[in-house]
Amino acid sequence: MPKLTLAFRSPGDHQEKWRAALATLVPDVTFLPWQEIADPAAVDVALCWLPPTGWLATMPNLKMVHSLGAGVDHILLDTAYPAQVPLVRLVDPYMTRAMTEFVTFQVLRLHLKEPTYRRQQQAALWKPYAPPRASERKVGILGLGELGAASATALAGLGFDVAGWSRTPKALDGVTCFAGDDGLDAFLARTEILVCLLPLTAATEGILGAKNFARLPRGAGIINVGRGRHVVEADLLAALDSGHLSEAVLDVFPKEPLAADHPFWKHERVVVTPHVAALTNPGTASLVVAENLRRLVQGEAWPDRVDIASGY
Ligand code: NDP
Ligand code: OXD
Repeated sequence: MPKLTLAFRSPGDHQEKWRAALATLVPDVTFLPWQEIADPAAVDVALCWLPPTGWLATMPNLKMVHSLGAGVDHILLDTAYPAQVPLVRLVDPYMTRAMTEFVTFQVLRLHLKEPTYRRQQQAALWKPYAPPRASERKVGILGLGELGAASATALAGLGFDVAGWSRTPKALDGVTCFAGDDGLDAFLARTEILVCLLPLTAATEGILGAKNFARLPRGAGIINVGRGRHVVEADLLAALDSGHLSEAVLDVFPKEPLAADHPFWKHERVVVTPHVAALTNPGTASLVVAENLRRLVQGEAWPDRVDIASGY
């Protein structure tokens, strides 16, 4: 592979793992932590999470920006993003499996009333509930992309009555598919456990708000593993407190880490996890990045190139 210079920037602590993994896979690529960039014009590729506004625009010869995650909202927040530079996101089969495990686990928790039994244990209350069969439990997945489709298929495999919603029509074995704004009402009306696996875009921000909660059947539970800004927090708290929603599992938040005094922490019907549904794993993700670097050098298209206009 001809020489490329890759600038790395992430507030996380995996820099040395990435350096080591890429040194093995693509030894001709110069790995440059962002603090060590002496000549921004020499940088060909930026591999980043949450780059500060304007940083990418300081590198005039960028040929690709690669996200360190599946989502790219953290990059497109940058109002100075150089629109001509291709943006590629991370699609790693390991992450897809991890997300499927997390979503399946949380759906099973809500299906089997585990949060109820946890509350009952605190009150030494012995009160059994017979769960419906999985085939009688209606699960709905917002977003049928890489992650949503895999979770939907796995849940259908467990026997759940699964539906999914996407922007464009889809056909997925064992999953009832709805699409577009016209399909949303019918999708929500039949959903008892709602999972959000949408990207954060102008069209999806605030989708988990009062209007859509009201369309869910009373007692529905929600699991948000998309982005924090999908949720209108005041609406969620009101829906939980009124009993319209029974439980919320929240993995992502508009501001992370979640503030210590945030009401979600102590709410008895909210489970908070610290953005861990599908963590980027340098060991597996570096294989994906190396392949995308090869495509850059060979002039091949990237299957996971982002459409910047639609934001995902
Ligand atoms: P994809 O781009 O593969 O899929 C996105 C899906 O959302 C597609 O089915 C798309 O529809 C649908 N969609 C987008 N906009 C709309 C809209 N306006 N109306 C209806 N449907 C819409 O993304 P991934 O599955 O790879 O990832 C989804 C998100 O998961 C990421 O963007 C990220 O925010 C989140 N994530 C969270 C993680 C965590 O640890 N919590 C880890 C990784 C990702 P269509 O198919 O028609 O284009
Ligand atoms: C991602 C994430 O987008 O971890 O990959 O949220």
